[in-house]
Amino acid sequence: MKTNIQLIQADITTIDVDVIVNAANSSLLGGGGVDGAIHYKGGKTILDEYIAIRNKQGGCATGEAVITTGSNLPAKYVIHTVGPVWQGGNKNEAQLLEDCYTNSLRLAIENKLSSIAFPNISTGIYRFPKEQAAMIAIQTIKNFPEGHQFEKVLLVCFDEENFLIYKRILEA
Ligand code: AR6
Repeated sequence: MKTNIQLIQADITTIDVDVIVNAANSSLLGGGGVDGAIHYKGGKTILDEYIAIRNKQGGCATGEAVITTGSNLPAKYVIHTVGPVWQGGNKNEAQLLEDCYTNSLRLAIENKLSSIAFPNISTGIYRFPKEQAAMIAIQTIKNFPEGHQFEKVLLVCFDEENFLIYKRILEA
């Protein structure tokens, strides 16, 4: 069975799925962009769980992922993954971005979550080229071996530029 991948243009904090993914930073202290929106709408419980994770394991390395409650969000959980900062392409950025998607999907399966929504990790403040990031996201999700266990994988684009790139790649 193929993974059911769906594309929408939306604010990920409004999406009602088992888990939404956050494009976080390694300090796990919150930030701007989608991270800021998730913490603002999710409420303080997410930050409290961040602090517990920081106390246990430090922060979260680039390419890795951790999970918290969704608290006040429609989503039950949030997986926070740290995308690579684009530094020209020779600093393992592509592999690290792939790791973000793989590790988030793994963590969702470990927690028995079957619907997941991803933002376009690293394509905002971290400046990863959008076209390449979209190719990596789609390929990694399609190639994820246990992908058929997901009822739905939602690709959530906030900006129209990303939405049109994803649409073109998915339709090709
Ligand atoms: N819903 C869905 N997507 C969104 C939303 C939203 N509400 N808001 C922005 N995006 P960014 P990064 C899109 O900058 O590049 C934070 O400060 C946005 O259009 O949020 O991984 C963290 O703490 C873009 O396509 O994340 C880190 O320090 C995508 O989300 C740093 O930014 C990612 O943009 C991470 O940078």
